[in-house]
Amino acid sequence: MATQTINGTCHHDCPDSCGWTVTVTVNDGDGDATAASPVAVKLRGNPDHPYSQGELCPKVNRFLDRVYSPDRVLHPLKRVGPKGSGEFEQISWNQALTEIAEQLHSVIDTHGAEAVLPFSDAGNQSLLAMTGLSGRLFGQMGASKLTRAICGVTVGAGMSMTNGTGRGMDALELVHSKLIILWATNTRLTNRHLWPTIEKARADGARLVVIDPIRTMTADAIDEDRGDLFIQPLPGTDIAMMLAMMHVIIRDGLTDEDWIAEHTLGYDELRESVSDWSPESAAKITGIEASVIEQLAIDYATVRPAAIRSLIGAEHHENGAMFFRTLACLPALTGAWAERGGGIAKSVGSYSEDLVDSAFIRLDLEQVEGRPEPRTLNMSRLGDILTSPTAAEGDGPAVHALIVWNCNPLVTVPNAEATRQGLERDDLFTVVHEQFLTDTAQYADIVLPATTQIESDDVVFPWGHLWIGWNSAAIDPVGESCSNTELFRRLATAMGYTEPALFDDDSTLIEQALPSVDLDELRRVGWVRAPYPEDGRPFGDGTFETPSGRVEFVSERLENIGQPRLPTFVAPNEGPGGNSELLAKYPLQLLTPKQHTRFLNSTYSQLPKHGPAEGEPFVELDAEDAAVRELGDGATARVWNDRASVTLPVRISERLRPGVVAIPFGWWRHQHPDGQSANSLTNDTLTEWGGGVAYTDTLVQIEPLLN
Ligand SMILES: Nc1nc2c(c(=O)[nH]1)N[C@H]1C(S)=C(S)[C@@H](COP(=O)(O)OP(=O)(O)OC[C@H]3O[C@@H](n4cnc5c(=O)[nH]c(N)nc54)[C@H](O)[C@@H]3O)O[C@H]1N2
Ligand SMILES: Nc1nc2c(c(=O)[nH]1)N[C@H]1C(S)=C(S)[C@@H](COP(=O)(O)OP(=O)(O)OC[C@H]3O[C@@H](n4cnc5c(=O)[nH]c(N)nc54)[C@H](O)[C@@H]3O)O[C@H]1N2
Ligand code: SF4
Ligand SMILES: [Mo]
Repeated sequence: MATQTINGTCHHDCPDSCGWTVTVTVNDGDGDATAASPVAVKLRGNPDHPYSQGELCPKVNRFLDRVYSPDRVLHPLKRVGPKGSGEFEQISWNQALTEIAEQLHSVIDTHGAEAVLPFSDAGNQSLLAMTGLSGRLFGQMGASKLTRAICGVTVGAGMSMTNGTGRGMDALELVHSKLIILWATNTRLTNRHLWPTIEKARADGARLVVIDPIRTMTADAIDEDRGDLFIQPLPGTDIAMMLAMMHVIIRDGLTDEDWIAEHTLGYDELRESVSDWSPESAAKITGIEASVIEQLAIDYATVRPAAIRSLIGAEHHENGAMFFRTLACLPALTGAWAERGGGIAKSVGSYSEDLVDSAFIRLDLEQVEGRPEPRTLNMSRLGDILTSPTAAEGDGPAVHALIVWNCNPLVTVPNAEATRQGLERDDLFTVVHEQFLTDTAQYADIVLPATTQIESDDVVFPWGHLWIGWNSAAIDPVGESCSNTELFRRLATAMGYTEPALFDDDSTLIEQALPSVDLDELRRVGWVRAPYPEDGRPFGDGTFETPSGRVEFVSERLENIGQPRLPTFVAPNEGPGGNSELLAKYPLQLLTPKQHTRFLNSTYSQLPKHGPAEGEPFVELDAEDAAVRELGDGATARVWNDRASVTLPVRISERLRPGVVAIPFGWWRHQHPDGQSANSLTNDTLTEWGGGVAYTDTLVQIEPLLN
């Protein structure tokens, strides 16, 4: 028995993209001819990885339990019971592909190719797994396209309106900061490998501010004796706080006038428009005392260098794009970008994504054949799409075939009850390529087995740091599973397509995708660094990619799309400052956050060492809100709004302020007492621009459930 170690990179939709090593044993046959394929016996953090340095996380420490789980889908399955019943029989790949091709051809012949909706996200965010061949295959077919903007896109779309690009600081630059504002991000939970950098900055005297409507585990790190500050605004109101910060910074002469004169556009208009935004007026909206807002503004402008760190928590609001558009104005007022350790650190995905040749993603087939561009549907509206006769868009056909991979939309997309109703339709043919029989897969007509990350080669583009990671297959595909690119090659064959580019193998695809990356080095070392300014200052030279080349306090581009040209607070419709009828019926704001250290979105709750260790789903509320409803800790409550009603045990906590309640996200339907989930209740209104979605602007009512 020989042992080998193989380097790989975590594929999860997580900013950390950790390096790992897999130990495999190879039965070399000891002379007999029955050499078996390698078996993975150990998966550990790679101590040499420049970012993760040997540590993984409570999700992935048991990754091999996932790979070899007895519940893994290992063969193609065909539905034999009603949709959602989970009754399947095993079939061969041949049968599965033949049936899929027949059904897709029939849908295309009857309704047109736009009636086919390919649906995927970043369940495996590696380059091939996330973008390889799917764009080519479904482009060839003429299927509807998908706006994949459920996570992160709106952050970039918001910041671009101010800076012309979504680019920001590398988060490791926070080590140089003296004030670190973690604004709507739960770093210790969601981005744990950044924490040592923050602790290092703190050891060097940096002060920490956490701004979150929940007293998260990150907020627990606040030490008031060291000048740290925890600010707990009402959800969806931060823009008012930013406008008041600008008011104070300008009022007190804390701006960097030279930098503003040289690098910004529209300062006079901005100054005029924030002149009404006194801290007192923002206090009424945010629920934060005026003196706290004032102090935050003064600290931000005077404790230098000051960095703001945010990921995606704040984009999930009706005003999510404006949050980031407004946030990006703050460093321009104080000239923070000019200093190392000053500015905004968000996703750095664009630094590596810019290396990709777009022909890798989608061939120009439409142009070649003179076909019109198919419609694009927004993934966050899946329920609406599946239940509408025109897929909720123009006068196009309803969706009659749904091909899902790399995601679990029934658990993760808002307004889940609408999605469920859509998935139940008899005239919808659903295929799900998955590792497990997820809630979504339970509704499939055909389930196809997917490989895990240790079963195929790939390249991982991180969005939390700059180290592009190589991933080597350590073992053969388990059972009859196949990778996403292999699935698309098989589907192309089954459909009878002959375009050679649909059949490129994985190494050809990687070469096409990354013409400027030294792939030999990437494979040999395991990582290469995406290009980033040596001095750590993305806008150090003061040039911005806006039409004016300056930071745009006023934006003509926003005006052109019917949005306010200046940073503006608009209260979410489904929130305290919005629709008063809705608020009268449903007075509580519901957050559905990532909360469990052992969960990654919906990916681990079903595993025996993950789900049970996190307990069970619950609804969390403040003692005051509980008392008026006569709800004690542990009581059973009904949480409802017009979208759904969810039954849950009550947890009274001090992490929330009155008026705000929370249900953790990530549990599957069968783990909820009544077969619903957090997203049964959530809002699927899209953000003002950017294509994101407003999960977090959700109003509910709660009452005791009497047995
Ligand atoms: N353990 C674990 N880690 C994860 C994940 C996971 O599921 N589990 N998921 C991964 C994924 S896909 C992503 S995108 C990242 C996301 O990483 P983060 O963006 O850090 O995480 P979120 O929980 O989405 O949002 C962060 C915080 O935003 C807060 N928030 C919501 N609305 C507002 C608001 O209006 N104002 C303010 N100030 N704060 C607000 C929430 O209360 C929450 O605590 O995490 C990744 N890491
Ligand atoms: N209420 C609420 N809802 C949320 C959020 C929230 O904070 N609150 N967060 C949102 C965010 S930020 C995100 S990113 C989304 C995530 O939404 P999803 O992407 O739907 O969530 P995951 O749980 O990451 O789903 C990944 C699925 O992909 C499968 N998978 C993994 N690798 C592969 C592969 O190589 N091939 C195939 N075919 N399948 C694979 C896994 O088995 C898993 O079932 O959820 C969003 N939904
Ligand atoms: S899920 Fe995130 S923290 Fe955990 S191993 Fe993967 S990249 Fe690292
Ligand atoms: Mo995400």
